[in-house]
Amino acid sequence: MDRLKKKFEQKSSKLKKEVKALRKEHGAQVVADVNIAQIIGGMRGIKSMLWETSELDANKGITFRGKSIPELKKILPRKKDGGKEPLPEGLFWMMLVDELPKRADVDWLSKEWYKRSKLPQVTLDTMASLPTSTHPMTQFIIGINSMQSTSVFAKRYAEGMSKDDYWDATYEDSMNLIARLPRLAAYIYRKVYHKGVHIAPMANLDWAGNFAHMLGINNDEDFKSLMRLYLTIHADHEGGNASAHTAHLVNSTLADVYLSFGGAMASLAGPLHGLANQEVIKWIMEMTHKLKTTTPSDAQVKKYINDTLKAGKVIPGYGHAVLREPDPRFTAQRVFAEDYIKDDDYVKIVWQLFKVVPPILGALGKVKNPWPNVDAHSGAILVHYGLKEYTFYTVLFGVSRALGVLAASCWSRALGLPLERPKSVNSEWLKAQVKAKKR
Ligand code: HAX
Repeated sequence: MDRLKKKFEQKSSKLKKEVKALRKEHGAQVVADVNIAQIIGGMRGIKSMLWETSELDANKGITFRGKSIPELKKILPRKKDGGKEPLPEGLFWMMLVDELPKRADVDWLSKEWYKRSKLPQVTLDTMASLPTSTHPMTQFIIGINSMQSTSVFAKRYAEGMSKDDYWDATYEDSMNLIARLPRLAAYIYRKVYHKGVHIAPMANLDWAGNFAHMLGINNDEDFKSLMRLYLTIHADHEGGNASAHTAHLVNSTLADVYLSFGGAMASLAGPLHGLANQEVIKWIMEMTHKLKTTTPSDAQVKKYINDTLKAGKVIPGYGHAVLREPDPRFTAQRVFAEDYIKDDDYVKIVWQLFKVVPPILGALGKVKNPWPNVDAHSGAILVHYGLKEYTFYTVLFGVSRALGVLAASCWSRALGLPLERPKSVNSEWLKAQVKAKKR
């Protein structure tokens, strides 16, 4: 058994006993209420899921195992040769076993993922058969689903695996899938935008560094640093966000993680969720094109925002279902941009929008959070490094999101969480509740 799996077995078997006792001894204790607005309004804030890896606070933003992004930047191991950004391997380790890894642990994990990263032939054949015009997110989902025939969980389940071993098979599938995702994503990128000229991975690189290398972006060390940061901060946003929740639901049926993570990526591909990262830069580029300048005035930007709203559209990259302050993931990217590329025109537009958009959205009186979210910043930085093909951006997000949702899937199977099945009601039932209350 490998060192991470062994640690996970120790930790999860202990928590499994505690959670079982909680349910048995205190299962009837009421801990939350639900109102009609929440039922009609997309279940906002209803506490109804167990999720160990991260937590989202409306004002403070995301914490992973209790640590904020600035804290993680200080404590997570970095690349040996002095890169400034944390390695996503370290975050996965933390989410999985709730312990800060040592450098030797992340080095081991980089090597382990490299060893597991080869794409199955069926995936290469499937990907080769897709037209390049297919959206990269659709290709990504098809590629993930095509690997399902290699699922350790599905094979062992068919052979009669005991419930006690579900976590073990889920761990193996999760490690294999995470290892392969950068290769799948880079394959799609090079196929669609670089005439199918692919770049082989390098055994001595870390997971994110290798991804940057395989994308072939200027072979720039700073771009590798960006990918390390990017793939760390997009990894998890507690369990209720659409992609994580989809993975949790699908995996609760004991569909393996190739199926559940494919479902998660279908959720991420919607413009209110992960696709917002492509929408933001597309919207900014349309503005600069329309105004024929990459240095617009505040008045020009205000007019463009108001025209967007008047056309009945949302301002992409702004607002959030939970957050009520600027997203710390936006701030982390802002810090990166200030450090590396502060004179870039698109980066400056992102900062200008940060000043101009919130008062306009606030004045509408209905937007609960006028502040930027994670997707408001990423595009401008990627464009700077030459990754201009924005239809690919949500795939980058998806590669990172695997770390959180797959660590969480390991926990769900280890804790023996059951099939998810909330209760739905119809509008007649809601009206009856109102009538009964009046009486
Ligand atoms: N621009 C214009 N209107 C907005 C808005 C925005 N950025 N954000 C919210 N609103 C509107 C809503 O459309 C809603 O209008 P109606 O009542 O007319 O339907 C009203 O304000 C209330 O919405 P809310 O309660 O503040 O927000 P929700 O929780 O319903 O929705 C969204 C949260 C993220 C979907 C929303 O803010 C939005 O559409 N933002 C733009 C798209 C975006 O950036 N998505 C990425 C979110 C982060 C993420 O998941 N990344 O992957």
